[in-house]
Amino acid sequence: MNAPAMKVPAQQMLDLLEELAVFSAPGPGVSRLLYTPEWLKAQRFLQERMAALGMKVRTDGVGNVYGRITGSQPAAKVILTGSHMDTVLNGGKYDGAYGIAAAVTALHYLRQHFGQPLRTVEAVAFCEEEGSRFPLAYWGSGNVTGLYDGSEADSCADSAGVTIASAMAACGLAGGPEDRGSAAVADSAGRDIPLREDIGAFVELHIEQGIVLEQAGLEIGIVEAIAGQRRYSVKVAGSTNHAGTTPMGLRRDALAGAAELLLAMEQAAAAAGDPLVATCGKLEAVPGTPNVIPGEVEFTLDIRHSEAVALEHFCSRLLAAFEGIAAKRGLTLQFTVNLATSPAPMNTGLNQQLEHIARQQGRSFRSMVSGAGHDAQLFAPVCPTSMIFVPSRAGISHSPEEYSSPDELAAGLNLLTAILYELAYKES
Ligand code: HGY
Ligand code: MN
Ligand code: MN
Repeated sequence: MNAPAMKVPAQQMLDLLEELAVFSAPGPGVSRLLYTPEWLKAQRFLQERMAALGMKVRTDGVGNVYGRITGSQPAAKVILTGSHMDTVLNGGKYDGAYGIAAAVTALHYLRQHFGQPLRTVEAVAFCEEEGSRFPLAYWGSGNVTGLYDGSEADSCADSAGVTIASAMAACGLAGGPEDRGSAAVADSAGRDIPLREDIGAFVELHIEQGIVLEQAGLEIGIVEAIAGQRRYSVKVAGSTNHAGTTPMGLRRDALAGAAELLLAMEQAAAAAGDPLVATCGKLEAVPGTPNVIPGEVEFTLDIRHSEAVALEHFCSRLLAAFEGIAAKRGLTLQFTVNLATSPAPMNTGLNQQLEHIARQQGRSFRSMVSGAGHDAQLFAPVCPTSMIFVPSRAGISHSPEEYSSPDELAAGLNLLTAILYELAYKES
């Protein structure tokens, strides 16, 4: 197999990245949380851009945006590429947006240079991946691949109490549960629902978000697997009381208890060693005022490992240890599992194709495990799926400091374009 040399205009992708970064809430970096006005403007802007570049554009029931180049073999499955439009709070301009800008640029280039593909090829901007606004993640790809069936929209609310359903309605998306229902509802009612069973392959281009490639001086990472992940909300209940009149020995302080729980978690994670990681990224004390002992605390946990058994083992032992600490302090705990994803292996055959093209393009590369979660992990059980990484400066991501150089971004774009050519234009 010898792919034609790809000289994709990286400037088109870099310009699009800058244009997308403007759609942000005020504050450092880029903040584009799901179903916020800035998110909606970004998705609308992208639709217009895709249409201007000659793609057939549509938005599904949860707000995923697709731009399609229709293939000449209508029965063939679709080749999908892209990433997520949402960001973390005060994130960077590359996480997610890079995969979208590159997908749009690659499709435009392919059509200009090679005409109509055999198989339909689509660029996608998933509505949400990060779990930054609502206590679930992968809302975009999860609805496409069947992790969710849309019913979660009515029960899941952000910290202000706004449900996904009402946030969607405010964006002009899917008004009622029947519009977000299962494939059966869509089949009988003919509505546009997110679930897709027509995807033949998914390739996601992303910044590494870690320091492996930079330290090794390599241009490309080819992802062999994505780590499994558990996310929990933990509620700690004690007693609210007066900060001045309650002796230390008579307190049931939920915040002091939470502190002990989290230090125990840090110690357990350090003892477990790499690649286990455990994080509390958010904690709220109630009532949250200086002269009142907090009677209630809620915090999040994010725990990851590349091996399913090791992840399960750590989580179950940790929760048991938490119960022991809480009992000793007279506190009660309530756990909610918000996310449980298994480690996701990428497709070996696709990865071999990527390695072959990377060699042809003269790129230095390695295969690697992703500690970060990605939309690709939802597609891995559904269709041949792979991911391409480019280096992140100093391994920094989920930060306004996130950066990859134009040359690094261009190298990823060229590799993505070439694999899309193989998948969409070549007779199989
Ligand atoms: O949390 C993650 O790993 C991803 O960046 N959403
Ligand atoms: Mn991210
Ligand atoms: Mn991402």
